[in-house]
Amino acid sequence: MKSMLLAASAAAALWTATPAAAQAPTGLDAKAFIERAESRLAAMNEYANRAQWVRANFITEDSQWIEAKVGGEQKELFTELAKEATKFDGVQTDAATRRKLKLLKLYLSLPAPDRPGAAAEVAGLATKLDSIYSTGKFRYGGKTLTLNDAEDILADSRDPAALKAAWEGWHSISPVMKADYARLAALLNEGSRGMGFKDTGALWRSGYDMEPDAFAAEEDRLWKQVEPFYKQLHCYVRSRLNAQYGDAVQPKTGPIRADLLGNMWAQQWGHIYDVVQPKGVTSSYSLDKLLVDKGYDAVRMVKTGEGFYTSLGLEPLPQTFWERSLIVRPRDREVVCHASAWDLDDKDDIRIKMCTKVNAEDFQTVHHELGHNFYQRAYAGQPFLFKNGANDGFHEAIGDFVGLSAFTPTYLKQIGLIDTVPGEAEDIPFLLKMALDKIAFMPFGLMVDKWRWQVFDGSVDPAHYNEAWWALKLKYQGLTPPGPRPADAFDPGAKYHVAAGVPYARYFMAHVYEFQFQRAACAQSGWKGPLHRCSIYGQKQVGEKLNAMLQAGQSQPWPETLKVFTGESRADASAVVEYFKPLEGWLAKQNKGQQCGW
Ligand code: X8Z
Ligand code: ZN
Repeated sequence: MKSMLLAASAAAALWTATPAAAQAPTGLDAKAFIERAESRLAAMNEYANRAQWVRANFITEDSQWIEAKVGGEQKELFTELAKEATKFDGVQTDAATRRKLKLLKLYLSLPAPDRPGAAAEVAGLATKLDSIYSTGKFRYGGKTLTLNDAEDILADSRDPAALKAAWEGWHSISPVMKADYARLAALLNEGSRGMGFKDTGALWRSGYDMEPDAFAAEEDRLWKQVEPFYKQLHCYVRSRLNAQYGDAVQPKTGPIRADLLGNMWAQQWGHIYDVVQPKGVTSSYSLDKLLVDKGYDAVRMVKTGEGFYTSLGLEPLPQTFWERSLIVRPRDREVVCHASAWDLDDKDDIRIKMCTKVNAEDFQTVHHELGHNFYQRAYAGQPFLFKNGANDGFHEAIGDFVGLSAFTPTYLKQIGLIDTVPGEAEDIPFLLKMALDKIAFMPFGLMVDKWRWQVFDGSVDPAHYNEAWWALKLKYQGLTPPGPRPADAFDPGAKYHVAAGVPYARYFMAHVYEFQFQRAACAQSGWKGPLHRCSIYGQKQVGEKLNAMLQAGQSQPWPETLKVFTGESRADASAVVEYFKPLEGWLAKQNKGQQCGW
């Protein structure tokens, strides 16, 4: 009925010779269009979310089929709306509508070309790649291992042959993805170009209230602030690995062997703290051990995480969170174990899904995921297109920022995990542990999308995917694979976000923002000591300001949101450097006489 009415009025317009200006869309038309678009997108979003939740919790042929079908419908709706929105380019309208018109184009990070069948193909490939990753397994030592099993070996084994086998085993799951990945990248580019972006990399870089090229330059600027520190950490860790494993496994100079750092992607190195711990000063506790000794299980870890947020004055999680979340890996079915936080209905049906292990790494991940959930609930009152983080880096940073307090000995004592707060002598072991996760992460956070940007802009073709990946791993992280890579290797596909098509620059930015948030929050609470010892647990006035930042969602350019909470209006890694200050001199001293770099 509606489309008939539209056809009739279009015909009438042909017959009446009204001046073009009278036909031009107005600001009010734009506002009305956006309101309709938001309500259609919201309905589609809930439908897609539920299909995605089911597929991620029960990976079967049928759940993949349903997710891909809904995904295709969602992409078609999005293409239709993005196209219609171009009618309002250059139309004067209110600021909120103007911002929403811009955000609409950025709504999907995996856009499909505007031709029959393309949306279904893109959605099908996205579902397939994520499912291959999430169900990936390999044989080792007479057993079939999952990623979780392989991660345990990487974290705990100190046998270089076992480390190499677990690393290579997991990387054997991704060569089958390569052709699909190349096809998907081509389709995404076609979709992005259809909306006026240079390529999909430019689309992804456009979500930061600045030109895409300016964002790339911003990341490089921030990395320059941290790079000298990373080089010192790399140098120190390399020398300790050399002492542990000998020259044949880890030479004294050059890059570090990627499987020796305790993590499948060498993105966080905390699991090898025992190998690199300072000589002479020991840490009086291990959070890994404390959590186990005190009888924590996965649910208690999440409850503890919730307790931090409620101490800031935020409302407890709804009962449905506990009923509907997936917190432990189920034995009897395939699930996406990579941790995530969900907002099913854009109101209060928030959940997490993670295969929680009782260790310090997942203590961190729990706080991280809950940060997403509290953010989602705080901006639920915003219109649909503003229901998002100030930018995606903010979304990733909230839980990490809370985690900075949750890892302080002061807080661990408050919740009864330790009995006494160690003195200043333990600052170095503490900061070294934190740096193994936070500083080590930064070059990884940077290189993942540098690789994808090269794929999308065509400077790397499928024949050179792996070579380009390792060139970036070497350049930024100073790493080398444990042995020559097979000709068909597709190592980027062995990282979740590449297989699942999730942009990654957000995590690099989060590692900058979280320290800016920390510096500002500690100042708000009147903290005068060193940044790394500050905990905002129980600080209700900080919680109030935090909640205001969260409630704003994506309704204004992020520098304005940052300014309200921190007084700063640009990203600045000087807070990272300030947090780790005491470690800097210590590392330099340890590295005296070493030839740092690679
Ligand atoms: O993917 C995540 C979260 C979900 S948004 C668990 N993170 C990145 C990763 O695992 O690679 C958090 C840190 C970086
Ligand atoms: Zn996250």
